[in-house]
Amino acid sequence: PQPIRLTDYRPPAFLIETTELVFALEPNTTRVKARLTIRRNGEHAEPLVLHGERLKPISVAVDGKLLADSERTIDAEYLTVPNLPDAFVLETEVEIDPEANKALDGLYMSGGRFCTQCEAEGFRKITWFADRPDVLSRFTVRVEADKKFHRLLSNGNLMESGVLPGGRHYAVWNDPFPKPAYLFALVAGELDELADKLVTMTGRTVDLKIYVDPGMSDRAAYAMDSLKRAMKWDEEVFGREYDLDLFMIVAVRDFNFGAMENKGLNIFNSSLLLADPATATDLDYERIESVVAHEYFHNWTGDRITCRDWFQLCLKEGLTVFRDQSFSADMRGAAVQRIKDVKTLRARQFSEDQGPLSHPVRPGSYLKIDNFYTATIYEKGAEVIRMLKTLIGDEKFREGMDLYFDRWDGHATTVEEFIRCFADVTGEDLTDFFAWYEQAGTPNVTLKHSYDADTRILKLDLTQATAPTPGQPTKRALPLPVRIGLLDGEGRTQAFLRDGTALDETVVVLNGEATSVTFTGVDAAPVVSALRGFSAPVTLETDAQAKDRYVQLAGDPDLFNRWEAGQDLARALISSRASGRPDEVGEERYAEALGRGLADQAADPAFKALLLSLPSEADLALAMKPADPGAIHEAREALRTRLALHLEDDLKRLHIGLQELGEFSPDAASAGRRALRNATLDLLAANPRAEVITLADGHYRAAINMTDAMGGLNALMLLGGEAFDSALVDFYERWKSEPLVIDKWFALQGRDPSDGALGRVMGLTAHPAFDQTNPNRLRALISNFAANQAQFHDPSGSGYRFLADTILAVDGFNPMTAARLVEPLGGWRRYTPELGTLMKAELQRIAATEGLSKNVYELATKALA
Ligand code: BAL
Ligand code: ZN
Repeated sequence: PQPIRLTDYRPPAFLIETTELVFALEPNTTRVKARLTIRRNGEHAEPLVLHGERLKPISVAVDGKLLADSERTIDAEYLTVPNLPDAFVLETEVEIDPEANKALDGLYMSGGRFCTQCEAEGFRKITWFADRPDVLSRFTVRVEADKKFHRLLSNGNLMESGVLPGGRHYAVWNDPFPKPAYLFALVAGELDELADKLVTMTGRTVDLKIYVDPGMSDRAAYAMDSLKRAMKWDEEVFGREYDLDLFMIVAVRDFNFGAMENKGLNIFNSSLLLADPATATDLDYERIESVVAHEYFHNWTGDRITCRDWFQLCLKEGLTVFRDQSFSADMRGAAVQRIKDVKTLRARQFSEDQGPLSHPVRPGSYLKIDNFYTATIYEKGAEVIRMLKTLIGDEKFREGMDLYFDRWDGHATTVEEFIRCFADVTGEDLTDFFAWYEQAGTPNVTLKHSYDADTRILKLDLTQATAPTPGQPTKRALPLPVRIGLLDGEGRTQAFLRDGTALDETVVVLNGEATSVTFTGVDAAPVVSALRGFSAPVTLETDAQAKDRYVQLAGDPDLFNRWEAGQDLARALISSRASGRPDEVGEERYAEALGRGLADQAADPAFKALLLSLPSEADLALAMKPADPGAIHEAREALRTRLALHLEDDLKRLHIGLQELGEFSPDAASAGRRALRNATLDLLAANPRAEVITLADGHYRAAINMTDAMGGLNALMLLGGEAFDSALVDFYERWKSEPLVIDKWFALQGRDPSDGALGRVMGLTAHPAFDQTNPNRLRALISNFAANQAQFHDPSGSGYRFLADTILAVDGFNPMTAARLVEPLGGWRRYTPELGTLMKAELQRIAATEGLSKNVYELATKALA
């Protein structure tokens, strides 16, 4: 297959001004009529070429005249009509089979309901259309169905509804805002409604409706609350008001994405919408809040201003992630949120960047755009916006955003035009900054300091370098904001002078391969607290000693760096163990420092929970070259055991002291206390004894919310044995009628680090509740197993073989989801040669398979290149 390239972009040959659709819904034989008013775009004589896949043609007419077969061409991907006037009406009718659609793009059925997913290229599986984001059209949609499909929903405002003969009914929807086809949505089925209202900043009342499975509307209350907070926040922080009179969200169980921002009718994976204390964890609540906000924020950054082409995906995704991260920081505390966001970035994006699938935030080519809904586009895309804000300041950032909204409202645009708005409001040349969008890879920054006590001058030398990535052998230096503060030996903030100005903190811009900066008036030998708040998405190497890290861990006022100091110390200790040279003195010192951190009455429990958790095995594998997951697992567990021994009394005291007595509340402070209590249990479980098993079992059985139930079950899993087996049975029996909870049961077993995990996971694929056509269930078991470093990387290669078999099986019916499973094999070059060879062999087997989808083919071949 031929790649699609950014440089080949051409404006659309035809524009579709209005789109009228009529759906006669039937599970296997849905008829879709389309009436498109089309205009030639510019002077040319090209034929009309519309996308269309998996469509059974019924008819094609131009200006009321049916076309003969010889007057148009239909193949597996396109409808082509030559010799057209400059303006005309195209009417088509097709038949589709939603029930047979297990790829879950286009129109499909989930839980007996019709629903759609059109981003990126699903609309072409519904009807013939110019299925590209720069063709914006005004949609009117008539939906007809049997009355058992009680709700008939689409985008925009409800214009009309009524009954039809034969037990059928209909609804007509009109969306006044022109939109590309990827934002089209339709839902039909039996759904309960949770309704509310919001008065906007200009006094308009907007109806808010969330549609869920019958009997589940109570579980949508938190999503509704999140939505209202997000709507108000967007008014206050970005000046953005909602535009339609109605905003709807629908939850569906079978969904390839997490959620989708269709105009006025967001569709959500039910795992990111439904919550109550008994069935959802605090992490679920947190994610619901952030994803509800994310999809809502897309109304301006994505829907009203969309992408010119799919290469610009980060224009809406990176920006909207930045917006949802900022919202979550305001809701839940900036430092804890930042730490969590950076953990995600490192776990997902840094690993992507170190492997063959590394790509720029704005890629230059693709086979299937579905493969580019990546951590680089989303998370690194958000980091780039964050850096821009750091570099130009809050006020200019808001001015630039306002200009962007004014200038581009109602249009499809590019990243260049987005950045141009900030260049225009600042008067700065942001050409160098733009390279962040075009260059792949994670820069490595080094910082060395030299201090002269006599002159009280501190000199900092910074350098940057980025390793080659596929297709980009040489790299340029990028403008990098490095936020810096100084501490003295006691951990107190030290003021300093930069260019004569007294400061507690400053941003040094590393704007080339190397730069030096001098601070004066530095009274005492400083501990340099660099890259505060993780001010740039880089790896940082400094000349700091362990003693400096301890100073930071004890009291760096920048909480990100306080946490990071602990992570750095832990990384060094684990790496010493993994290389056979345990630093037992260092481990004791680390345990004592953690103990002091836990005792700090001023610190937020959520922060302490993060302090207690060691860097993940995946994170550690990134730093070890070549990575040996077995050795990492053992070394990390050994450190955990030492910490558990050393801190046992503190951990037990906290575990008792944090026991929840009042009613459950999902707020951040309560969630933080639960997180800390569960973190103490998790660490205690590293030292398996009968007493700890009893504690974990008691924790599990006394749990009155899902966070604690999962905390207890997780600890029992780490401890293993009969107590775990019996809790697993108990959990399943209690929750077997709750799919979202049973997903957690599968996920936990996928993560089980004990020997024999693969056998158990394979056994679970035959469990009656396992269903590989449901992406949530599939990912719960398979993606968690592939992230289970100790077991997936079993030296026999059986974990790799199992994953490859699963990818091939799933590719037969859902290529998008199958392709998302390829990534764990993609990093094969980073592992020991023995493991790497086995991983590579599985990728080769996948790539050589006949009839592979473009999705899996693209990722498997890129991973091998
Ligand atoms: N646009 C796809 C889902 C999301 O990022 O919101
Ligand atoms: Zn998004």
